[in-house]
Amino acid sequence: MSGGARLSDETAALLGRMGVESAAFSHGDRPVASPITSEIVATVHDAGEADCVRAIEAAHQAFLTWRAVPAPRRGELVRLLGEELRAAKSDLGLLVTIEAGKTLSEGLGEVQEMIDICDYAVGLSRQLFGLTIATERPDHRMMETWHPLGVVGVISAFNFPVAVWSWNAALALVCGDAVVWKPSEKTPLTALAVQALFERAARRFGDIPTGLSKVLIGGREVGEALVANPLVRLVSATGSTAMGRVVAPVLAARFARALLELGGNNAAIVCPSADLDLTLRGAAFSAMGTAGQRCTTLRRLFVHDSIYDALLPRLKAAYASVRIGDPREADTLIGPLIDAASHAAMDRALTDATAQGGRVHGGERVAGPGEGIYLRPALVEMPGQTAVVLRETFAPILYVLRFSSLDEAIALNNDAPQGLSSSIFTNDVREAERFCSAVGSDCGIANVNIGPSGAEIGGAFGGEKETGGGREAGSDSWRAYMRRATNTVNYGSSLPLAQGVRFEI
Ligand code: UN1
Repeated sequence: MSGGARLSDETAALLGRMGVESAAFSHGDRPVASPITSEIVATVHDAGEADCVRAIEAAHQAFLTWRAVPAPRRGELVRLLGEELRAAKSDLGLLVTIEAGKTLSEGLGEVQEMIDICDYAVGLSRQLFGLTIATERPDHRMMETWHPLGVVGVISAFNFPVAVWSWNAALALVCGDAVVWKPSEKTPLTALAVQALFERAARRFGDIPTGLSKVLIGGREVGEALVANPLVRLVSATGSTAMGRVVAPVLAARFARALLELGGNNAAIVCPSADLDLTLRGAAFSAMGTAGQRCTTLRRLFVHDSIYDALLPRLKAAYASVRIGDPREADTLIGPLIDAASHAAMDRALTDATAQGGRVHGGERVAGPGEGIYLRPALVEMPGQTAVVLRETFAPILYVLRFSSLDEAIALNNDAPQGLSSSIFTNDVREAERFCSAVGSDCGIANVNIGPSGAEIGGAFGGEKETGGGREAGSDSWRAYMRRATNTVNYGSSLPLAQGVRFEI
């Protein structure tokens, strides 16, 4: 397999081609490991406290100019960014694979998701609209206008190291905001590459305020600086529920907006009428894809008693034979776990599951290149929804449980403290509609006959309860990045008061 020098050389070549200067990734104090082999492929500089303040202040200054640029013109910048991403898709996709360990197909898919949101945001830049509302007063007009908000902070996680930034940044930029980004400390290289591509687009755009989009590499202190700074009006944070519990109160205390996309413990319900071929593929992709490291990963599978014995052997066979290995190789479906901590969390969960009556299939370490952590995904038959099943473990573990009525399965689905994504496999329209109804799944995403992961950007993305309630990407998510003003205009010559109130002077 590839030796040490080759992976870091390849990384340097990719970064160089995307316009990142070598000083940015060869002389710092923070080592960056590739999960493919665990070797150090680069070193980066952490931003200090003063760098954070400077970047946020520069972003605020940029915002003051940018907010007055017409939105369709702002869209032009995002259109150019989309072009740069198209041109760099294969390089950036491979860099995502090297840094986050996801398969090349998924790395490229992630860049495609960035391109898609850019396209969406360009159209949106001509569709930022408010309502006009009927008023009770004669010769008056009432309407809503939407204005740029300010500096938007983006905190993103390792598993979608670039797409999550783009869901926020593409929208924020057309909405007239400036963006300061703190990527995961595990994936700074892809962030540097994206920043370089943004700067290319900015140069082509021409007259752009400096500081409009900045990246701050570093650990927890950088996130804290972003969350605490009063110039940052919105923080969009993706990561664990534990992180959200730290971020949310700080934002609340200074009345800033929080857009939180936190943990998920996503389930699928398999009903008696389900198409089992389709269910098998949907469950396999959602549970094992990205080595179980998506926030939308399928973690709980509820199978109706009547089909349990038909589905389970097929699922076990898929788990036993799935191709695990170097994520750069075309036929690999499962790459490495991100790091040793994630391996330890997986081991702990499997030990707990066994103690709680579970029967574990898989979960063992398999050979891979270098010191990368490669594991066979685990399928765990559970006697009930015990504590370990209700805990999100960010690793490829699928708990399988039986159920006997749809109401019971919906209750199991909704018992999780998180509420991100969910799905049902059924050919019965009543069951499908019930699952999507007010008394069905309580999640932000409820799918029918597809798994819970792999959403496209046109819909609003996010979830309820411990998932944090935020919505990113499509639908009307853009509104989170703008401030709303209600305007009442009197074009008459008298002053009627609302609610019949009299005040004659
Ligand atoms: C995440 O894991 O943080 O729906 C986001 C999906 C992807 C996004 C996942 N489009 O699986």
